[in-house]
Amino acid sequence: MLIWKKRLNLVARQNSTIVLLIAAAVGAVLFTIEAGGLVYENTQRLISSADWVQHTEDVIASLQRVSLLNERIEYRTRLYQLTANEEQLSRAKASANQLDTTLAHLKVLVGDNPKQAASFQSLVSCSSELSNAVNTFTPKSELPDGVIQRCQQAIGLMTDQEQWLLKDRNKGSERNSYASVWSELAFVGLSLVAVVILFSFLVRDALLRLRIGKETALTNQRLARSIEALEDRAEESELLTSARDELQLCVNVQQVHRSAANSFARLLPGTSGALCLINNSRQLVEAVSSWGQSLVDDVHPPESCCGLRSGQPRWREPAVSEIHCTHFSAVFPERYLCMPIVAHGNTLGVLYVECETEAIVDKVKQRIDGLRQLVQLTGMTIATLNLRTTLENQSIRDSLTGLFNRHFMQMSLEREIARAARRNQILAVYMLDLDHFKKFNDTYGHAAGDTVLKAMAEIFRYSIRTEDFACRYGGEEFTIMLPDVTPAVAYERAESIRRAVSNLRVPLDKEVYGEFTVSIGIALFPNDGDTADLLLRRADQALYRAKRQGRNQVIQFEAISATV
Ligand code: GH3
Ligand code: MG
Ligand code: MG
Repeated sequence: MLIWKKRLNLVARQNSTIVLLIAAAVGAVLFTIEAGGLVYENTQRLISSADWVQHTEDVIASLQRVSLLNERIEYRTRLYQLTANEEQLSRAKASANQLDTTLAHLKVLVGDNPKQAASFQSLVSCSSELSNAVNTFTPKSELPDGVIQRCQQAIGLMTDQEQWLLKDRNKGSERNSYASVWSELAFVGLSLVAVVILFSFLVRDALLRLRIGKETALTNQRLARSIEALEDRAEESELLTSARDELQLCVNVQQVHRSAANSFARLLPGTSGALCLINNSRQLVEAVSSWGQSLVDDVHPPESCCGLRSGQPRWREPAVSEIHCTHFSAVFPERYLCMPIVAHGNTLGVLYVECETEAIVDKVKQRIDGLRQLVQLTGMTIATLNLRTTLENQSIRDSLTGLFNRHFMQMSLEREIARAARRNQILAVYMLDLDHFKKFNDTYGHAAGDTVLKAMAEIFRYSIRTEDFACRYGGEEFTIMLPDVTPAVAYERAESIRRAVSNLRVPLDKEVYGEFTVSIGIALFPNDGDTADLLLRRADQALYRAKRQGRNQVIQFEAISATV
């Protein structure tokens, strides 16, 4: 939302800048036209002023020439009077002719000025009088001094007027020059101001663009980061879902160990680690599964882990914590995490995660919530499976000896009979009863009797194969089922059990008890019976025979039936 707002602002700012630039360009064109017009007008005015000044100066020059010619006429004529030199008179006449020409020129020059035109008329009349006088002059003629004087007066008057005009026009020209200079300076100033304003706008715009560019880059970076984080979250959530699904498929803790290690490796790429669980005695922690190149010891005491001791997840990193856990035999890694695994308030073990670099530590920290969830889930799954195993054991096993109970035996016997029938195999059923056990109990007490019963169970357990079943039938009576045997093997196995019992020594309260014996009756499927009840009954009959024949012996039902 914020990003879009910023983008809209940016577009608005860019539009206003474009409008400003167009306005500035139009203004600059108008301004230049106006400035050009002004300069043109000023120049025209200056040219006109200069023309008028030149005109006045021309008039003055003409007047001076008229004055000079008048003086020349007077001077040559006087010389002629004194010397009677005809040459002087002809020169005076030539000057008079030149005076006519000059006056004609002056007439054109002063034609635009009515005041000067009037003075000019008087100058023309006196000048023509003087020319006439010179042209008709004889040695005896008198020089017309009055005419000469009038001429000089007219010239003086006109010259004064022109001088005044010259001054006035010079002033006007000066004014025009100043006005032109000032107006042009004003335009230059205005241009400078406009340039400064435009430049400041452009600089502001450039700075604005720079800032927006930086902001956009930052926003893009933030966007890229949040997209990356979102993708990472999605991947993490996907990994957690598949890890949960995998854990739910596990039917025993070994599968949980393996599946959890795989899930941790996928969730925390680049790491090594191990799933370590506290054993039943709570004296040792065992690395039950691992991933990568884990440096943690396979077996170590719980106190060796700082995370387990504190009951809290603990990071060991340089410059953060210098204290090392001691569950490493040789090399101590630099960066690792120990996260206790707790389920139903019970600490089951610790997850150990090792990171080679700072970057991997950061990555793990980013996924710490997911990791916590997975550790919790793993702990819960292990606890649930342990509880299920305990409950299953409780329902199918005898609590004193740990052997299967009678109920389980009966169910299993029916199943094994069916299987043996399907496979055409022989199934042996033993019925075992300790000899004179009542006497032992009465002599040494019930607790001692229980210890002996447990020791017997242990003998049965290690004397049979994994596919055989040893069960406590009740009291000091036991049943053993052996699928897929021959009669000879069945007898031999029973014999070895009997021998093992007779060799049994049970240490208890500084005493060692011995001389135990057991009587064993054997019935075989299918020869001795094809149902569970019948087989048990037949085995019991054989046992009864063994008792009757003196105990501490193995009797096969087959042998009895032959003698019956
Ligand atoms: P035999 O079988 O050789 O004829 O003599 P016996 O003394 O063993 O006779 P019997 O089988 O009738 O006696 C069973 C005795 O086993 C009775 C009881 O004192 C003892 N017993 C049965 N169940 C338990 C038990 O759970 N714990 C202990 N300590 N003793 C038991
Ligand atoms: Mg008995
Ligand atoms: Mg007995």
